[in-house]
Amino acid sequence: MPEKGLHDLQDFLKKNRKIFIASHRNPDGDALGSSLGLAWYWKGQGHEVTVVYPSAYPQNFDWMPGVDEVLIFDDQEDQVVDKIKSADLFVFVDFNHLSRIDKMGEAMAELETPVFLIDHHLEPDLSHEYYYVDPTASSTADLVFDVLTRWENKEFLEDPVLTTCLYTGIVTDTGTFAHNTSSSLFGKVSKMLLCPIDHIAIQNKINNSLTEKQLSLLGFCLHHRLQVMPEYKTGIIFLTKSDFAKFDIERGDTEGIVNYILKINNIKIAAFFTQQPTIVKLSLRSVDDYNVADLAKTHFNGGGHKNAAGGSHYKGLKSAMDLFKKVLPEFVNNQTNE
Ligand SMILES: [Mn+2]
Repeated sequence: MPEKGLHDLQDFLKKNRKIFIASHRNPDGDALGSSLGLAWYWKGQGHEVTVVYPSAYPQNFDWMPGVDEVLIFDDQEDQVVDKIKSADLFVFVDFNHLSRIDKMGEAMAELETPVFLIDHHLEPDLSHEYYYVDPTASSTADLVFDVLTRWENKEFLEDPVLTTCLYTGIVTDTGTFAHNTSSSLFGKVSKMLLCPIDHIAIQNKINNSLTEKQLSLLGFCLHHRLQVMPEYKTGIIFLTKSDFAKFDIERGDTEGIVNYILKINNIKIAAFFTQQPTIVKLSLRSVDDYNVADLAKTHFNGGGHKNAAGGSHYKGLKSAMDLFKKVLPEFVNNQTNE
């Protein structure tokens, strides 16, 4: 488990500090849970903490503790830049490279402010002062639990707000304990549930919170936009610009659609293409040893995890899908031969 300076960081935080916590664009339940959990913890110690996301969070997470105080760089750039300039510590949560936070990252890169990186994505940037990274971890929340229990010298965190945040991160990134689980994770979760949280209610808030529009869109995708290629154990869903207009698709409405492809028997690779105003975005999911992060990195300027990755393409939807179908046979063959 690569880590650096956790003890020094604890010392650094013995004085009250201005802490700037950043997570990635389109923050998910893990980005939110990990960052809000850390913010709650440090605020409780008297630090001044700001949580910032490059873009807005999905509305179905509006119940999370402290989420009403976060800043969104896209909407509040001046305010965020002031916070960046005055911070004593940057914390990078659930992403591991400044390039993942675009313009906000550029404002941060100019400063010498120390960085604490806590993340579970592949290929972390280990040039920072403090880090705790593990690409095999279920979620960043899982790692936040490790660090805080170590700092507190406790087996579990006796704080329902903090535990709610971290539990949300784990439930989100494991698909409610369907993947990325391990004996070690279940051990931690069993300790979390010693804390009085309504874990079933949290799961319901995360999983059963679609709007009618979102469910209709899912139906449309499965009925009209699904292509299955059994020979490559692959399924594709795509959405065009006019689909976006027809369904009035907003941020977050397409979240999770890609996962439905893997519900088909014998399908191991899922690709979801969306035609955005200027680029085509691609979300990839897989099971077993199909390393879609490789595919995203090699052909779609992206990356991610072995079984969950994403990328983009600049030459239109048809070109993106053609490229995917062109490189797919070799990708599938390589993975099966290994
Ligand atoms: Mn995560």
